[in-house]
Amino acid sequence: MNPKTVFLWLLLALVAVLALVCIVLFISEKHPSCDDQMQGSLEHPHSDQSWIFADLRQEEMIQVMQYLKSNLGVRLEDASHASPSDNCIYSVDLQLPSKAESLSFLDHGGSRPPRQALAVVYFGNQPDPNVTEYVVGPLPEPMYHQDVTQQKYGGQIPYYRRPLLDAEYKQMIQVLHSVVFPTAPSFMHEVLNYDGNNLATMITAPQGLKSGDRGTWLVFFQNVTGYFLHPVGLELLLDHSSLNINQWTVKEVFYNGQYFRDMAELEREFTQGHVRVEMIKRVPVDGDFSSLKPRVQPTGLGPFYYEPSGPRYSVRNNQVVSLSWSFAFRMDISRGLGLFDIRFQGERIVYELSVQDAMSVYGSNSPGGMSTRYMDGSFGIGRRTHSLVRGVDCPYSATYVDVCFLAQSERPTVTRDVICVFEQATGTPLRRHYSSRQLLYYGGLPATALVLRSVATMGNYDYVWDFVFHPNGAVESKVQATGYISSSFLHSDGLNYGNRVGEHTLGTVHTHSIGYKVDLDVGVDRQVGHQAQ
Ligand SMILES: *[C@@H]1O[C@H](CO)[C@@H](O)[C@H](O)[C@H]1NC(C)=O
Ligand SMILES: *[C@@H]1O[C@H](CO)[C@@H](O)[C@H](O)[C@H]1NC(C)=O
Ligand SMILES: [Cu+2]
Repeated sequence: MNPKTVFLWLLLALVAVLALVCIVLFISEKHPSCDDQMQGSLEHPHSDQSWIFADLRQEEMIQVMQYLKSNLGVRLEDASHASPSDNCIYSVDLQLPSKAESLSFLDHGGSRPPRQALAVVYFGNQPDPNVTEYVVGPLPEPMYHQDVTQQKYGGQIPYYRRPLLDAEYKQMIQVLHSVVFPTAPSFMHEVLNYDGNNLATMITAPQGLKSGDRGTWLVFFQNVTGYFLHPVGLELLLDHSSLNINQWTVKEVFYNGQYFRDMAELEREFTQGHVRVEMIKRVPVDGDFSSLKPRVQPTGLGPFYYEPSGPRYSVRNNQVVSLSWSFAFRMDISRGLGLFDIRFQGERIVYELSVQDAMSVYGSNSPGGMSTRYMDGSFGIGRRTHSLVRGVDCPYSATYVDVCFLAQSERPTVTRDVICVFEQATGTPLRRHYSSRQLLYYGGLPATALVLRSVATMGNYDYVWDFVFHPNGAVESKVQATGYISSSFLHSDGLNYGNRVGEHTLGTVHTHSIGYKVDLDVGVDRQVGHQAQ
């Protein structure tokens, strides 16, 4: 070959190599590697707009507290140890802006609504005690407080309607141990082995049958793990309507199907041998059948969630953004989780989706159980949320968010990891089709869901609150009740009111009702557009 030919060949080879490189580059551009492909960035990035729905920060709560202390003009006790005859601040929480104000800000360039707090104050130390709600603002440096009670409730809130303070509950227990139980020494000792420490108590609600009542049936259990399943058969009705604790009195006593006027009468009847006694076995402190220990050895590890390219959602302050969803969230002290401004592919479809209350209504042949209609909002659903456990309460790799409360205390408390956010594979196809007729084809999409969760422990029950966002635009609200059932002491025709779950334990018949507020705003923008045209 002459040098000319060699050169030509070399040129051709070079061109071929260049072409190949181009093709490879072209292909790799069209078909990026798996990793690149998964890095789809969040279409709708975070904004600061969700801030108007954000819970009060610790410093804001402290500011409101200080403002109220120096501006209400009355002596305020710390609610954590207040007496009924004291004034105290029950709670400080966010006062949500009105929807009109919010929309004006979110959609129409209006000014940001003033940031305000809602303070609930118990005025026990005045001639006509009441409960008053104040809107306090503007944060962070409050200048005004406005009494909104009349406007919200159409009149004053009588003091007897106030939700029980933890302090009042402690005072009730104190009265039982120091005043009530000592009036039945032999019954307490011989029947209940009472030693000052071995009885746990559950309160029932509402506190009476007519407006103005403030009397609570207290049900006694063995003080062990899962005590809810170990009733001892004793229940009593304590009237705690007086603002003077020394005037609280027992109105009725129940033991094993029999009623007595008070503990002294039960003692008298017992010592005379007139009381049908059911001796119950003392349960070990782990609760025996109510223990939370696993009953079987675990066999290997179960499946885990795995996010090969990291989270495909993002949480910043009180805002969650994913590929197709965004929303704001908060935790109301009384009501629990609330979601706002839920947008699918950038378009708002829900203005508000929030838990309002959880109610459980019981039946039983024992007085506590038969009168129980719990409305958990009155105990505080948000306030009863606690830290979630990684890998159990939520997937290990979930994003966890802290929550700050000011309730029944002078200082806010921050609880870690109360809310979790995660994306999960639902394990079913979102859609699929297989065709073997005419034409052969298959198409399927794996389904995933974005979940926001928190768990509230309302006495015996643990409610797992989930809001689930699906890629097809569906929003799901879900609540799962776990923990323990409530129970009554099993006596006489008890099986007409439930099922036997232990030798002396009746799992009582009941229903749960959960209330949500759902403010859908589907297609609102388009309507506005039409009107404008
Ligand atoms: C309740 O008590 C507060 C504090 O004393 C008072 O300002 C308010 O007017 C009372 N509300 C009503 C409706 O009486
Ligand atoms: C239950 O028992 C524990 C451990 O002995 C004790 O600390 C607690 O005070 C008891 N609770 C009641 C209500 O007596
Ligand atoms: Cu139930």
